[in-house]
Amino acid sequence: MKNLKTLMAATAITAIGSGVASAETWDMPMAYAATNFHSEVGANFGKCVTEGTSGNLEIVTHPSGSLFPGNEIKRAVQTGQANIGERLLSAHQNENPLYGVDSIPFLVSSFDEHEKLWEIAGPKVAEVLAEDNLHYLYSVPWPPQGFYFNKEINSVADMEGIKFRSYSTATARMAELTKMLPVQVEAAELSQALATGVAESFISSGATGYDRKVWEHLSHFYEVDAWLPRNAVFVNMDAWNGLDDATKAVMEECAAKAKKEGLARSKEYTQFTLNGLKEGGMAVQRAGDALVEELKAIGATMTEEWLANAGETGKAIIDSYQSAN
Ligand code: PCA
Repeated sequence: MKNLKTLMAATAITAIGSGVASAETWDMPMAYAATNFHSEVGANFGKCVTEGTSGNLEIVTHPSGSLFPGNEIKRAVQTGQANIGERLLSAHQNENPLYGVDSIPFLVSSFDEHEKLWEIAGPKVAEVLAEDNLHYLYSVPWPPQGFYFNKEINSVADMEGIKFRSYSTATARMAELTKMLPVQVEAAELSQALATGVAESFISSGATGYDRKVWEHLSHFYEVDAWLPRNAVFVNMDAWNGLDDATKAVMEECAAKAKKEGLARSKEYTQFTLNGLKEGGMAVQRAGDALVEELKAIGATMTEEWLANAGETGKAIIDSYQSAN
């Protein structure tokens, strides 16, 4: 009997020491195509955690919105329907302006500037996520955002009345201010929205246009480098608190690797996908000066609106970014 008790105690200690109390599988919903770099980095992250915990915590990714559509992922993780997930933060700017700190037009236009902004803003966004019952793990920027159209566009007046696919509060507002007609569509549904005429234009990276083969429907891509939005990976806070320290450490280590890999992959994918759009037959060019000036004026309005909504914390982030740069 004594031996059995000793054996049971030893087994329990082994189980705790090696990660979670018993082997678990966590499903990780993701919104974008399996071949997109965010999804590949997420899959590598999952593998890293699975291997790092010797299979005690297996993370299985589900790309393309196959487990939950993009616009449901955050809520699903908050409520514990999924323990972990990835989501475009700025799609939730309506819940808290800080989720849209990466979508202030023309505040940053390169990866380097964007990373500097994120060094300042990231910890604040992590606090907001924690208020939403989410533990922030890592995030990765999309390449700079430009405009897709089915005709040549030289001014904001040329945009009037065009049906515009939006993915966030900022993109919908951009449409309103350019007198386009916004319709919110997830990237997974983008090809269909273009094919059926629900949308005839949008703002995004070369990456999303390439992933969705938009040259089948659209003819022009204008580089404007309006902003670089981020996808974030987060864990349900109760699930996170239920992990032991060793498992948490593995997750944080894998997250740090994923953040680095993601940034490098995003940079590489930028030119690769712009070339891909050209090969598909699209005209890929920088927007003309007149158009850029008009868009910057709209950007200034959006910046004022964001600052008015984001209060002291928002102002402190922008002031701190601008004084450092
Ligand atoms: N692609 C995502 C968000 C930003 C981007 O470049 C999308 O269009 O949904």
